Amino acid sequence: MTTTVEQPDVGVARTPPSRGVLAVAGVVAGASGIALSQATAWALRLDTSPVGAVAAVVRDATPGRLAEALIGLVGTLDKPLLLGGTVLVLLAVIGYAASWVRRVPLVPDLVFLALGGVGLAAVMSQRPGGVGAPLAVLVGLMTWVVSLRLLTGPLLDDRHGTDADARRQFLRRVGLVVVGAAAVTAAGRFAGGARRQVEQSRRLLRLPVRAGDVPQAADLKVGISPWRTPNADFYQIHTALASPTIRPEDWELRIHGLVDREVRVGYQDLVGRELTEAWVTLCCVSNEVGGDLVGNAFWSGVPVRELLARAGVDASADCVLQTSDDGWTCSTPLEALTDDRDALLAVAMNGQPLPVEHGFPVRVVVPGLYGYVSATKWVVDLEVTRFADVTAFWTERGWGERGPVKTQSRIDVPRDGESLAAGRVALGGVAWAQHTGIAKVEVQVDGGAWQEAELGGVPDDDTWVQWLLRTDLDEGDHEVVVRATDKSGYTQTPVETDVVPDGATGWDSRRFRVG
Ligand SMILES: Nc1nc2c(c(=O)[nH]1)N[C@H]1C(S)=C(S)[C@@H](COP(=O)(O)O)O[C@H]1N2
Ligand SMILES: [Mo]
Repeated sequence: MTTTVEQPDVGVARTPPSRGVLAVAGVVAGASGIALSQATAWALRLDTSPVGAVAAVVRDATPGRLAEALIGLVGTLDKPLLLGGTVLVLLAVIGYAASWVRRVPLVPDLVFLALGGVGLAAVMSQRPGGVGAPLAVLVGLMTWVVSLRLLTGPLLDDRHGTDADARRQFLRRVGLVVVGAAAVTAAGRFAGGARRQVEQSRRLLRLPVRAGDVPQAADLKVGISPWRTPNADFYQIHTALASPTIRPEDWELRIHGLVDREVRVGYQDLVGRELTEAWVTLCCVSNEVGGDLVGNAFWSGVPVRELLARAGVDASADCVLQTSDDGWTCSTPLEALTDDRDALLAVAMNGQPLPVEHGFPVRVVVPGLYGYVSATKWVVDLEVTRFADVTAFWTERGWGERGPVKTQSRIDVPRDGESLAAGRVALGGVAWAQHTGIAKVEVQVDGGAWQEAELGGVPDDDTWVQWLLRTDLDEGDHEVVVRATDKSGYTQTPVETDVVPDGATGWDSRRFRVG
């Protein structure tokens, strides 16, 4: 291959950089990318960093005998060696790729992309869900691409003056990248440290709470989602990228606005009161028909109405503007917080102090309202006010002001695409109409008559209820549709509407095969 090198209009003729120097640039860029992705993982307190996930995949893919032999060789050093080895391999690959940048400029970027893909696949295989881990991969990838350009710029671009000038520029930029990456990594570690501290104080808490007994016959045991949603499986929705980390001793709630006297409550004050316990099903307005942004838990806390009574609410108020530690807001109808329902400042979920992701140390839970107008996590401020005078995070973005939960039902079994044996089959799922109650659930098979399903036991109207219909089905393709009727007499409409602005409507249906 022959190439003609054209002299640029500006600048001085320069010696092209050696592949070795370019490889050094690659190693520095590679190391900063790894450091920044690690810092992101720490700051977001992820379970694994991208490099850790890749190392875990390597470990799992190592044949057992070989792994044993290696562990026999290196003993307890296996983990640091595995991580260190992964980093070294990464740096070697990136260094080598960078050494090509002058001759084939696309090589490093393509290698970065491929490695980013490997990292993404690794983090997804470790723990599905959540944008944190993919984000950490993306941060690393961007750092690679940007810092390699930054570092090799002076070496490749003649406008940086003489060889000596270019070398000086290069070294200055190496210093810049190294110091920058170190600073961000330190910051990430620091942010992660706050999280570790809060996890520790949470673990040491001993609250006077119970886990609650699941009522008799609540679980119909045919593969429907468990009536009690375990904390680890409970859906999570929040706008904060990293959950706020608040130590209980630092938490304070301020109640003010249209009240006789401002009230401030601390954590000890709250958990020292008599706690109310309630099963409440929480759901998200963004839940599509058939979706899984809904869960049921046993909550322990203090009724909001008790604290509002202490403050003395003005007769002109109709709304409480709630604010969380991370600045998220929601406006809640006052009457839902003052009537006799179990609207709680919750401190525990299924007998455990609230998980950090679910609002530790204190959140609000209100039966009958979607989360976006009521269920403030990390709550720190309640302002008694009027709807006419305020807006909140989601209502400013076009979502409905009041947010009462819409009556819904969902099919859990059979699962999508499942094939069943001919004969008696179980059709089942859940239905909810919090604070109204489910009166009946009906099922339609293959366009036939609506058949009433059996309902599971529930303590009151604030939770979802399981439903079950056993029916005989022949071989072939089938379709099942479900609809619920609540205790106000309303039957779910078949009209399908979007989740915006105030919750989806429509019937859930499922196609499946028998035989
Ligand atoms: N601080 C804060 N609280 C919040 C939110 C939020 O974004 N930030 N989202 C709300 C929404 S939209 C829902 S559906 C519920 C979800 O609660 P969960 O994550 O415990 O399931 O929290 C609510 N509380
Ligand atoms: Mo939500």
